[in-house]
Amino acid sequence: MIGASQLRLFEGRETRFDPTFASARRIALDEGSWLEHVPGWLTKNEALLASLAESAGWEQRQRWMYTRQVEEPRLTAEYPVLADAPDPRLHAIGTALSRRYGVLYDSAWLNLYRDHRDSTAWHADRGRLDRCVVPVLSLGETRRFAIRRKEGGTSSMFVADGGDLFVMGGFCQRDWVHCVPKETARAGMRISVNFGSADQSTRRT
Ligand SMILES: O=C(O)CCC(=O)C(=O)O
Repeated sequence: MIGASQLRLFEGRETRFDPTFASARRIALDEGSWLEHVPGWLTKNEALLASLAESAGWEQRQRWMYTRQVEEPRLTAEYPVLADAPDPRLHAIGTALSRRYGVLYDSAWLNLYRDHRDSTAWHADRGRLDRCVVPVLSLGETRRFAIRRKEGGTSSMFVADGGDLFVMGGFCQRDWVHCVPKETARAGMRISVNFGSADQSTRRT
């Protein structure tokens, strides 16, 4: 449940989420995995984008490419404890997502795509249970979000607008991979917020 104090934090600010998830559309990817798209779930998402761009602890991370380390083409800010994330709207959003999906979201991983040249390659999220529910909230510029079976084959391409929510469920992280491709057309800043749960982590102690 969203606590009274969290609701108060949300009042008077322009950013609002739809507590009824009325626009949700669930797509069965196969018998065990699904993707839910909730277009326009968060209104006035630009205010949250601006706040996070300014206040999150952005880092430039490296990744291995064959034999050498390269810079990831995006910035990252990680909050192992959601309550430590810099904008209280994220805490209320986490609570609303927990209520809808029946998972206690208590951490967040933020990605900042500076422009159309930033991207993330095909991958599945690491450190999650085979079966899990992973909400990803998009803020700012419209980008494509693609998903395909791990072994290859046809990909399904979706448009992630600012304020949209994509939720990967079932065995999405075991059997499927997803990516945000680079764009040729100019695009400005986008932030995605990926909500995590200790209850869905393989790294629990
Ligand atoms: O930015 C997105 O929409 C996807 C983020 C993502 O795939 C990830 O952080 O693992």
